[in-house]
Amino acid sequence: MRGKFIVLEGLDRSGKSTQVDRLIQRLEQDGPARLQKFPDRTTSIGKMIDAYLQSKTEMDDRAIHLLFSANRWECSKRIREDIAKGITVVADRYAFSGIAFSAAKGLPFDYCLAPDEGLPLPDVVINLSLSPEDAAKRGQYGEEKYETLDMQERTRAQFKLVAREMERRHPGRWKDVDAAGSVEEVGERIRQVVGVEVDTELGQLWM
Ligand code: T5A
Ligand code: NA
Repeated sequence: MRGKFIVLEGLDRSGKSTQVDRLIQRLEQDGPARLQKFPDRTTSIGKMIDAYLQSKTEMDDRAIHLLFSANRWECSKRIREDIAKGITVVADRYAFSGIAFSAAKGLPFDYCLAPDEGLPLPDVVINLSLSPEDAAKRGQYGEEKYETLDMQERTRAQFKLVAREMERRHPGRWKDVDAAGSVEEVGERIRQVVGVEVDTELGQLWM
């Protein structure tokens, strides 16, 4: 039986990494599971993205958008292979962040969608939703490029359009989960929606 492809999404500080770690620990009780972080900053493309996010280099909005997508493409072969071997892959961000953040900067929505077409389709996307007020309680924004209230507000609006697009093209896979409350409470909400049955082959995004 193939592994599952699970994606966690959400704004900065919504608790994705915290919950991805917990989820993998729980999944490992039933079988092999691994983390796939996006951006994967360890590859040569990932290093360019990292420099951009840390404002060490400047880049055209379209160029950085395509690099984020290229970073997913370069990791996609291993994702497919692992899933075929029965390993569940849990991604910390994916194409949905790619669209929401770039569209929030003003790039056309359909343009933002296009380069990820054909990537592995997640069996389930858990979108951690948190109000800006609750996010603010989790400490000040960091130093990275998009960590401003204005950018996060605009990205939040774009995530709603991404959810609608996902529901239209791949119904039933997008799950909004309230990310307010304790780590344990959020973990329990995720546990309730993550139990997907995979009786079909891994699909292709937006196709
Ligand atoms: N990006 C990304 C694009 O523009 N295009 C793309 O295609 C992709 C993939 C970097 C940036 O890149 C952009 C989006 C981002 O701006 P990143 O490396 O994932 O993306 O960002 P990180 O900085 O690593 O992660 P985040 O800031 O988004 O944080 P998380 O993972 O959502 O949150 P987490 O778990 O680290 O928690 C944040 C803090 O809150 C606490 C934690 O202990 C931590 O201190 N916390 C809680 N506190 C109270 N209650 C809870 N329930 C809590 N859960 C966690
Ligand atoms: Na994170």
